Amino acid sequence: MEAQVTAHKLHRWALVVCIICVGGGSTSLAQSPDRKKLAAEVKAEFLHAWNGYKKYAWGHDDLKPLSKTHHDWYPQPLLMTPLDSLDTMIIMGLKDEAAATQKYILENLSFDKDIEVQNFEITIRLLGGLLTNYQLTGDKRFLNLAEDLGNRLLPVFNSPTGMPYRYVNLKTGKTRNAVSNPAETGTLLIEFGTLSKFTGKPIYYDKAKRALVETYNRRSKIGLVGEWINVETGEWTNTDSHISGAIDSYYEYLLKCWLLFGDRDCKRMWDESLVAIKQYLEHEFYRPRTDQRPVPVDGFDELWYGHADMNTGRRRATTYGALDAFFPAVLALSGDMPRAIRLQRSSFLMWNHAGIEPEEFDYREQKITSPGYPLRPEIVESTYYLYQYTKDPRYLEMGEKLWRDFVQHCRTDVAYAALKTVVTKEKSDSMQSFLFAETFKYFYLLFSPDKTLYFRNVIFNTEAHPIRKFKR
Ligand code: DMJ
Repeated sequence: MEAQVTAHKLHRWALVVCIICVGGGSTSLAQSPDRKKLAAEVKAEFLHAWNGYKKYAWGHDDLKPLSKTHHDWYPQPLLMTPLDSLDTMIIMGLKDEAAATQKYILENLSFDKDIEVQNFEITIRLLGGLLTNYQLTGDKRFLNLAEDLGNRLLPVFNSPTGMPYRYVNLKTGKTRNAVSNPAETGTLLIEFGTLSKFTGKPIYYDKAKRALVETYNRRSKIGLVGEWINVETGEWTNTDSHISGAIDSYYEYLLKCWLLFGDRDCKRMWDESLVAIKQYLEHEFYRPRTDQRPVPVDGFDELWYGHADMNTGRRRATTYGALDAFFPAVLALSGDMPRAIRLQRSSFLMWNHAGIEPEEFDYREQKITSPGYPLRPEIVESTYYLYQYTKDPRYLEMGEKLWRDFVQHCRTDVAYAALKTVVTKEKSDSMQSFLFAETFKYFYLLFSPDKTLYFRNVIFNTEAHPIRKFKR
């Protein structure tokens, strides 16, 4: 009798694990995805989009894939797409393309321009790209460009609090926009810190670290940060707290800077932040059964992270989105696999709601609240991390499903296009450079053999530019 009860319990547990592991999709292990074929497909599709960029937008920041014209972020281009793409080419073994792109960047990229740029975007895409390419190729000219760019960005930190202004003129150093957010004040240390390590000049590390610490120091009594903060007064101008856009990568960098540099302050700040995130943002969600799925043992079946007021902890919204889908990767990196696995399952439910993920989704109402899909990588990134940590082939199945939907809905005759709405799948005339830096890279790494890039030796910046961990 006792044996029967134990067997019953075990069976029930196995079922729960099975559902929690991936959810939404099939749990069959009969036919594992053909990784080699999938990796080759990703590489071919990368080239398809890259060729479109080359044909219609060469020398500019981005391709507009529907009108087949180009888009520059500022009055003069900064080669966003080539620089964001180069390390992916190198990782994919696209030697000729990589050599030609490297040559073009090194001969044409200059930051001596009278233009105002957004510090955060330039740091994660360009400074991050330059540093990774220096590490991958050993070409000192990448480091020279990185140092020049780092010096031109430094004036952003000259605020009364040390938190950066959002914009800076690359020639004059004039700054503007004092109201910023934790993602922009706190997602700089991987790049600026690495620049310090490579040049031996501590100023970059120190400035970016101070900005991160000053942001953390302004957390509320219950340990949460808000969405918008004035870097001159240090006052919050919006107290909505969440893990989504405008805050997301602040948390990511607390953990990653501990792992990349061995910085213990970052570890302490991450550990303490996580307590508040779990207490106030985490949402164990029980959905009444309308089908035959078994009720999970703990009574909850979905794990989400919603919005709360940073001072009171009161829940403000039950929305989660494409940007939030980075968090399973961060949880996995921190060692919290049970939560990472469950949250990834929720991201996948969100993706499957319309066959591709929306920018924002109300998980309580099961309703899309912001329908665009700008080719974001976060859910793919988390699938890759979870596969690396578990080696569970069901993450390859999940990755294959994401890949097939992505190609089906976003491919155009010349490249890839964002979706105006995931409901009708109507496309929009935009293809941001993170498609090359992140989305294709994470798909490729998910399906490639481990030796393509040793996951445990590197830390990816938030734009997926990998940096080798520094010796402690
Ligand atoms: C990228 O530029 C970075 O991943 C950033 O942290 C968030 N937004 C995009 C991708 O979605």
